[in-house]
Amino acid sequence: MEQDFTPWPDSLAEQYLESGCWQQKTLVDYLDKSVDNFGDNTAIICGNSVFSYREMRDKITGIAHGLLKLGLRPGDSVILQMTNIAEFYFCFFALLQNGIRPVMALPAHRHQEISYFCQHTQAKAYLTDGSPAGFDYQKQALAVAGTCPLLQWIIVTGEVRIEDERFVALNQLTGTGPFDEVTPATKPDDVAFFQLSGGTTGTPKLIPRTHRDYAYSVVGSIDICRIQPETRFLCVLPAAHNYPMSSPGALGVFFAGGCVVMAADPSPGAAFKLIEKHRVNFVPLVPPLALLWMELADKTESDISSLEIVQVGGAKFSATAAGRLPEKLNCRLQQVFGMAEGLVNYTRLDDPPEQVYQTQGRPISSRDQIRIVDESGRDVPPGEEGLLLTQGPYTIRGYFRAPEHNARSFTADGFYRTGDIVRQTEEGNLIVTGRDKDQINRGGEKIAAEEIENLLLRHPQVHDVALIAVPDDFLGERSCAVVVKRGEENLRPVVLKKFLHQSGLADFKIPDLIHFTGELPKTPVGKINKKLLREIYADGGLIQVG
Ligand code: AMP
Ligand code: DBH
Repeated sequence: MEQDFTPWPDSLAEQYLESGCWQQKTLVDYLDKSVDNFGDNTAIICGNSVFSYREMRDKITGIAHGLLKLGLRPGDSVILQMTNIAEFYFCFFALLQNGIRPVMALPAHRHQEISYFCQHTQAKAYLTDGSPAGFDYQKQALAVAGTCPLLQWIIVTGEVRIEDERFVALNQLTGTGPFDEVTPATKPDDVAFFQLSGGTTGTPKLIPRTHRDYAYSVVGSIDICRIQPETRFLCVLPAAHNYPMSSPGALGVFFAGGCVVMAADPSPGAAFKLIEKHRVNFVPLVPPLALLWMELADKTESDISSLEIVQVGGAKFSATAAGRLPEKLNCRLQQVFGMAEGLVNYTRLDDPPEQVYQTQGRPISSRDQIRIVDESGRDVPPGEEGLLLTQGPYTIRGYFRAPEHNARSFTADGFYRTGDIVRQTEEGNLIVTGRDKDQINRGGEKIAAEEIENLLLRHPQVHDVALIAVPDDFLGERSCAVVVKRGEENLRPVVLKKFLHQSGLADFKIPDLIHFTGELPKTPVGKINKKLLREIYADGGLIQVG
C-alpha cells in the first residue's frame, strides 16, 4: 500500500512527547490562545483592511462552517493557491480546524503543477484568488477541473466570473455570522497540511506536516527570532512557502500576538511604502530581494528606519553581501537555512557579526540531529565538508505516496538526506558550500532538473537534454537547458520556451538559457556528466573544457 505518512519511530516519539517538544495542541489551538490573550490586537493588515485577532477568528469560523456545508470532511485534501491576501490565512486555519488538508501551492504554479497536486492527493476542492491582477486563477481552475474529475468545488475570493456549478464565492459560502463554534475535527498528531518540496525528480514531492511537529518548529523559532506582540512582520514572499509561513513566519507572529502586513506587490518601492506606513520591524527575504533592497534603500523616499530584523534565506547569501546588509538597511541580519521537509537553522541575534555574515546558522533545537558524511555514509572529520543528513522532532520521515523516492531520500535509520553540502564551524554553525542534488536554486525558487527535462523530451525535435545551473550575480543561479536536437530542422530557444509555457508550467521553471549541442558528455557509467556541463556552460558555453 502506498504510504501517506511515515511516523517517527516509537522511541523518538516518546522522547519528543516526554521532553515537551511535542505538545497536545493543534496549530488552531495556538491561534486561539492568541485570540484569548490578544483579541483586540491587529493580526493582519491587507491593503485597506485591518483584522483584529477576534475578527480573524470570526472569519475562520465562518469559512469552517461553509466548508462543512459543501460536504468537505476531515481527511479530505484540497488545493490552496492564493496570492498574499488575508483570506489565505483565514482559509488555511478554517481547513485545519476541520481536519481538511490543504496542499500549499504557490501563486506561480500553473496547470501542470496544480493538476498534478489534484490527482496525487485526490483533492476535492481548489481554493484560489477570484480577481488578482495579472493572472486569471478562475480560468486556470476551470481548466484544472476539466482534467481532475474528483474536484467537486472551486472556491474563489471575490466574485465568481465563470458559469459552472462547481464554482462558489468564498463570501457567499460563509455568510456574515454570527456563527456557532465549529467542533475541531483534528488532533495534534494528524497531518495538518502538505508543504511542497523543491524536488529533485520528475514529479513534485508533497511533505505531510503534522500539527505538533510544525508547532514545535514555529514555537522554537518565536524564541530565537524574538517575536513579540509588538512585531510587525511584512510578508513579501509567497505566504504559502514554508519560510514566510513558519521560520518564524506568519504563524510565529500570530502565535505571539503580533501583526502580519501582507505585501501584494513584492517590488521594493511598494514594500518600502508599507514599511513606512505600518512601521514594519521584521521581514524575511531571499537573497535577490535582499540585494535589490540594499541597492535601493538609500534612494527611496520612504522612511524604512522601523526595520529591526531582516532575515535572508532560501538560497546562499554571499558573505560579502551579508556583511553590507546591516549598514545598508540599518538593521540586524539573520541568516536562515531551512527546508520544507523540516530542519531550520538560524544565526542567532546575539552571535558575533562574522558568524552572522559567514554562516547559515545552527538548528532550532538540541534535539535536531545532524550528521555530515562522505559519499559512503561515513562521518567526515569535524570541520570538513560533507553531505548533510538530519533527523529530529520536526523533520519528516517520508514524503506522501512516494515509496521509491523515500527509499533514496532517507537513510535506513530515518535520517533525511538534504542533498546539501555543508561544513560545521567550531561553534556549531553550518556553512552551505554546495549541493549534491539535481536541483537548481534560482534565488530561492527550486527547480527539479528531471521535471523540466522530461517535459522537454516530449518535444518532437528534442533528442536529449540536461538542465543545469549556471552562476548568476543576482539570482545566484539561473537554469540552462543543454539540448541535443533531433533532425536537421532549425530549432530556436524561443520555440522550446513557448512549448514549456503552453504545457502549463510555472514561469520560474522555464529555462533562462537554452544551448544546443551535438552530444551530451557522459560519465564512465554512461550517465550525463552534469558536473562537466556546468563547467562548460558556467561562462555562457564559451570556454572549452578538456
Ligand atoms: P526545499 O527542500 O524545497 O524546501 O528547499 C530547501 C533547500 O533550499 C535546502 O535544502 C537548501 O538546498 C536550500 N536553502 C535554503 N536556505 C538556504 C540558505 N540559507 N543557504 C543555502 N541554501 C539554502
Ligand atoms: O528554502 C526553504 O525551503 C526554506 C528556507 C528558509 C525553508 O523551508 C525555511 C526557511 O523554513
